[in-house]
Amino acid sequence: MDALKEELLSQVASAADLAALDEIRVTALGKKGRITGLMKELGALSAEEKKARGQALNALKDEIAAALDARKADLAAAYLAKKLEAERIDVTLPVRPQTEGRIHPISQTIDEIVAIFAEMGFTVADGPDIEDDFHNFTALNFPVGHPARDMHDTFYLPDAADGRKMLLRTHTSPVQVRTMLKKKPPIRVIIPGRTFRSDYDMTHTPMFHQVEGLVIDETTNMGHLKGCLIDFCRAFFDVDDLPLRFRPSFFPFTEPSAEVDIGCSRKGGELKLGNFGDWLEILGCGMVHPNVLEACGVDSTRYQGFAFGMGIERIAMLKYGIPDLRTFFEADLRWLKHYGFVPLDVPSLAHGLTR
Ligand code: 2NL
Repeated sequence: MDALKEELLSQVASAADLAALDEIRVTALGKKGRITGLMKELGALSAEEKKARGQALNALKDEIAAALDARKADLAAAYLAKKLEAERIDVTLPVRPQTEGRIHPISQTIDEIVAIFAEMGFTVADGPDIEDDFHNFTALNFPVGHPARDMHDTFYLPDAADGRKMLLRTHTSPVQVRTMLKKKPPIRVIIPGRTFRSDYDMTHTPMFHQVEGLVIDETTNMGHLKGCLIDFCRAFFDVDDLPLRFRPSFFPFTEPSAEVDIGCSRKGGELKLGNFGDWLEILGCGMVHPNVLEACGVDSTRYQGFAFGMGIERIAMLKYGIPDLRTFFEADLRWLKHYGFVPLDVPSLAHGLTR
């Protein structure tokens, strides 16, 4: 028994891993194990011998079991320590600065626009690219057969099962329609997103981006519209005294309507923004037409509002000196390296829109 004990203890001590240790446990204490085998032989002995040898065997069994447990705990701790060392991450290290990817100028511009309007208390809404005729046109005071519908170069899709005329939205306005139908005033939302028109040349791509804004409350007026857009343009283009000019215009969904120009100079073929006497058109806006409010379930005798819309590619090209619209959608990595933005430079008014 002493020899067996020494043999087993030395095996336990030199077991290389948990699997080897378990094998030793089975050969010693398992159903057909060596100690178990000795226990079975006790039946053939006299009562006295049985008692003495039984106690000794039990003590041996306990000692081996304790040695197995202790070695198991050591091996498990060593295994865990090795794993922790191998998978170690220093969470205090700075993030790798040499990131390869770039934020597309359209995404960057949208983030900047959102940062500015969020500061003014606007929330961001979105909606489907595939719309029906009601949300894209009818609710926006484009009567059926009105020529303004044709001017949108709409991509039409097969009719829906319930007969609705389906299309790719030609502006982001249907999202404002959905917002008014869903929420009670006061409303302050902006909607950046993709829009689609069947047009392709130097200055038009069949998919482009717009941001529209909508404010509705009981006393919202043209003064609020002007203040809001002046603050936005000065923040976005980072020119404190940037002049804005509101010119009368027409949109079916606003009355009165205006187009906004910002001050610029084109001297020497170079475009500069600021108070230089020349003007550049930048966005459209107006007071929401009462027909639109009513079509969207808003009581036009109690509420009024303003809305505006602008093309994101256009203002991105202006701000970042990108000369060709079509390059936005060519997925050219070299172009993206040149005009793209570093992912960690998130635009905010407090830290700077672009660093
Ligand atoms: C432009 C002009 C504009 C709007 C968009 C709007 C939306 C609703 C009601 C009233 Cl639901 N108006 N949007 C208003 C005026 C102008 O966009 O030149 N966009 C590129």
